[in-house]
Amino acid sequence: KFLSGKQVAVIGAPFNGGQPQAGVEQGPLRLVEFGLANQLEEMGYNVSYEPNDDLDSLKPAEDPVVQNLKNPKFVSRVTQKLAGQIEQHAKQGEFVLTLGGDHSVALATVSGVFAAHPNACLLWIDAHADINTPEATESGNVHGCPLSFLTGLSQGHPEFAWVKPILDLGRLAYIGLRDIDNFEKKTLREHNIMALSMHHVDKWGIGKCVEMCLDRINPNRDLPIHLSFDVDALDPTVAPSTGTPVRGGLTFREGHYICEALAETGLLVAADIMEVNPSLESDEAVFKTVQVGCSLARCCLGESLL
Ligand code: 6HN
Ligand code: MN
Ligand code: MN
Ligand code: MN
Repeated sequence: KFLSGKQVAVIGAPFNGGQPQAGVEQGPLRLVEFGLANQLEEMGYNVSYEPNDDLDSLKPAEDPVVQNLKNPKFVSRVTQKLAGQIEQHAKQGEFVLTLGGDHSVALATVSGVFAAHPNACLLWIDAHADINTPEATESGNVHGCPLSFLTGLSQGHPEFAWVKPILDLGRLAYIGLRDIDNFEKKTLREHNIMALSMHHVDKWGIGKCVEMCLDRINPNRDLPIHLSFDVDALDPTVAPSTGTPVRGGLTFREGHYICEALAETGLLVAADIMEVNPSLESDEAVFKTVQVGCSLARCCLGESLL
């Protein structure tokens, strides 16, 4: 009911500046080459594709660390540009599917989607919490920080002044967590954020976990939902080609279940498939990772609903 038709805007975000490993910028192209756009068309969608393969033109000549963050200017310029593009598509009632790229790109997706759907809620599927502040980050990599800016926990970084704190902490829920920095743990606890780790998935099962998250962030099932799916939430045997793999992750089915259950609500307005890095691990590993990225995206758009 928040979307106007069967229009999907696929936004390529070929960007690696939020972390140190090259290759993740090839993620979008590989997912599209695998046939994702065609697959969505076969499902009855009208698909537009913005490859954004000119992002390098936004790379500044110099980009020194500011308040511990690496490449702050480049990350900020790229994500601000993508945010505007995403906002436009979302405001036209299109489903926005963003293909990463590293997870710093969520600065763009969440900013853009929430500008169009201000009362939306966000489900963050990840091994990591990505809520470090510039003061707290141990790595200086912005892909570990987007949620602190989006929720207003980080304020006053000169490069990220454009990022508005549009996300209420009560509208954020996590599934899949298993590698969280101490500051992040403290933050999740202090703000009573709905954070389900792999322990909870084992204990309650994925069905109950999704339901518990929605009960918290979307209790009447009447708000738009944005899904941000970092493929490192999946077990490395399922999605090996990613920059920060952590053992003990979601199974193939658990990952798909999340996407299916959200599609089933009829409330999903946007999805991000992030951190696919086709330059890591074997050809077979890359194939698996790209294939699972595509099938997660299709499930978000209802592929497996009867
Ligand atoms: N991701 N917590 C670590 C950091 O560098 O801040 C890891 C972040 C990983 C981010 O996977 O999107
Ligand atoms: Mn456009
Ligand atoms: Mn992430
Ligand atoms: Mn992660």
